[in-house]
Amino acid sequence: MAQGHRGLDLLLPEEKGGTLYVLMLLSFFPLYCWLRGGETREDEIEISFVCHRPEGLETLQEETRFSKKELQFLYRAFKNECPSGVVNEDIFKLIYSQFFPQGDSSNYAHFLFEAFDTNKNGCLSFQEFVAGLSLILRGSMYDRLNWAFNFYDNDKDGFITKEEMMKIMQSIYDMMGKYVYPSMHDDIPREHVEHFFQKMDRNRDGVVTIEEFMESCQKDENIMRSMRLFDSVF
Ligand SMILES: [Ca+2]
Ligand SMILES: [Ca+2]
Ligand SMILES: [Ca+2]
Repeated sequence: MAQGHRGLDLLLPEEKGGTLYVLMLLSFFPLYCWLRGGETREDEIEISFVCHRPEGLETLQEETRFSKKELQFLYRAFKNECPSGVVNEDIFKLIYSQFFPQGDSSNYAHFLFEAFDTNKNGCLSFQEFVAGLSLILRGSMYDRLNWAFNFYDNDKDGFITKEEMMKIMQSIYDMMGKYVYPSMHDDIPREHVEHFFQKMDRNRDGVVTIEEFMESCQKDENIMRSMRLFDSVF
């Protein structure tokens, strides 16, 4: 048990906001590195959505709170890595498997892809891609927490159940747990879910609502501080 908790601290340090911080970090950092990897290439790619729809860039700027320059960088990198202009789930799985070669990242990449693919058509447009990134990196505190809540609430019924939470936790540990802490025992994801529910399920009815989630997060200075760290990432 003691050994397990050491692993848990390593993975999800409470002073950094624990699970939530790790979840948010994992949800953009590999994608960000993927884009940065494409930055060094010199091909000049026409920003076609700007040319075809002159209002596109301004609208995106307003919607995402990224500057024109940032959007141009993101678009160029996106097109470099993905010339067809759309990203499918296999590309997400590839990005995450390259980032976490020692673990199994396929389930996490699947959940993350679902979170980004807001119109549920099985592929990500550039607009969906930057909209997801901007919620994490440029969103208000409410936007970020709401994004995380929806990530956990897999069936989108407005409640996080222990089973839903367990699926996400398991996918995080499959991806990085054994790699970061090889002797960690298998009950750690379950213990983590119990810990989360003790904190978040305020009326003890077995599910976490958005109100309970928001209230618990806002009362937790570690979580609030960790969410603010994303302001200065990009
Ligand atoms: Ca889509
Ligand atoms: Ca649910
Ligand atoms: Ca509850």
